Amino acid sequence: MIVPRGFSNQDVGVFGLARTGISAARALVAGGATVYAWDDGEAARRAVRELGARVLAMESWPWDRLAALILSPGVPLTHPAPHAVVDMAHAHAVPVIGDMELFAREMLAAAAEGSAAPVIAVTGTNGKSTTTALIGHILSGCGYAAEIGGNIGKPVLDLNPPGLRSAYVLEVSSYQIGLSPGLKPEAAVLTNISPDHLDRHGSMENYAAVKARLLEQTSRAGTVCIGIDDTYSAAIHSRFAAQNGPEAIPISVGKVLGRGVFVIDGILYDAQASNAARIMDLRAAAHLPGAHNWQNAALAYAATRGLVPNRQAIADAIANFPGLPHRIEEVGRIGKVRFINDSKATNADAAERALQCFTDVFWIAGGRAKEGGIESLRPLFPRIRKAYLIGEAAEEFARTLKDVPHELCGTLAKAVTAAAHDAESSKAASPVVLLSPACASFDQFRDYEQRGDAFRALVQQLSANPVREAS
Ligand code: UMA
Repeated sequence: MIVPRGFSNQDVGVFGLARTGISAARALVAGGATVYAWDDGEAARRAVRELGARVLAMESWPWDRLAALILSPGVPLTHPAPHAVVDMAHAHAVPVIGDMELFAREMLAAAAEGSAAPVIAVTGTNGKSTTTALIGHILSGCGYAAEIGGNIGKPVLDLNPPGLRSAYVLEVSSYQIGLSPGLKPEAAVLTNISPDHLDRHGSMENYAAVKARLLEQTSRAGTVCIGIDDTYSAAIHSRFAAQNGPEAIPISVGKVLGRGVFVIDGILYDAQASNAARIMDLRAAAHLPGAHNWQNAALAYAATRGLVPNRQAIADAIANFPGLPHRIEEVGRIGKVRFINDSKATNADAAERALQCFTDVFWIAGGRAKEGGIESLRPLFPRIRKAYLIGEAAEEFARTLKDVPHELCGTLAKAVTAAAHDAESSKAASPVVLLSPACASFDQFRDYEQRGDAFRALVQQLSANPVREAS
């Protein structure tokens, strides 16, 4: 645990009591703060009684004495409207910050005491988690004690304090950036920007501006690595390249760059210092399939170059990256059929990335639909041998798929059995049963992880008894 010592003997409010709030409350109590905690949900409040925090309705907090409000990233700060607790904090001039701000302040204190550790922060709309995990994997493989946390799932204060060869790799969401003005990483990565979370940022311009803020906060002696293949990120790169701040490294998949890091036909090139040097063939990285993953790999390469001088060591680590669960993850093979868990694909954009990786797809999709449905996937429909539709979106998707063979399965279990059977008996040489739902999971599962775990378990059952299940 990283203990924030800056609030010792002070009163602090913690609002939102899930992963972030519990972690922050625990760490603040350990640092000697008096913590007032609250959550709109009763179950969450009940769960934190043993933390040593005072669980008290926010209206009853000693607002005049509070040194800070630690807000969970999921609680609205500005849009669609500030949560009532934020209004109360503003009314009493109490600073509103997040757990990453506590981390950043503690890192400053640690650096002043001689135990500085580099921080690499990763943001962007898509690819954040894979890029974060890959950077951590590269650093671990190259002698660092890499601590990986943030939006990827492990609250930042739950990481180990800095020690010998520590390096922090943080996935930072737009919500977290808004709550961490003091986070000044040595390297920042912007993967890409496309519309997302607009309800929480008001407009695309605000969303892009928040993402850019993390780069603006980056140490002037540091590096910002920017995927320049979308217009918002390209504009941000141009701005950084023109100013006298951190070194701006452009990253592209598909464009040859005079200076920067780029990928052409799966080959990663480094043209940062001189002529482009061929680094590796990314098609050999089994767990980084598809152009979107090549972008993640190129970003991770650029972000780690400052810490790892040996290019071959980075390439070796990229090649043996084991991948992340629920993201184009192979969870089994029965006969000629591969089973791919891409439960993290909760929107059409993400499902598009998975569909692009395979031909002869037996596609399991559906759940709680997002705006726009799957219309944008139409150019990829020729890859779909048949679709197996589940959850609330099934009928809407069936209308869009009217010229593609499809079946309304209702449940994931029925879909897996039917898809496995059809894939095995098809003429395709390498058929794939792909769960890439293009939908949220909440109609049938707690979250995408539970949905992916259920898929994995169904594949394992099928693999143990293929004849009975498939008949
Ligand atoms: N709550 C209220 N009132 C509200 C809203 C929420 O009381 O108006 C309470 C809920 O009852 C709940 C708690 O706040 O008890 C939830 O807080 P939270 O949503 O911030 O959830 P955490 O478990 O703390 O998880 C957060 C991140 N969640 C979000 O940003 C929504 C996690 O990212 C992150 O892994 C975790 O901190 C650790 O850093 C998840 C996510 O979905 C993966 N992120 C978004 C994304 O990737 O698209 C940004």
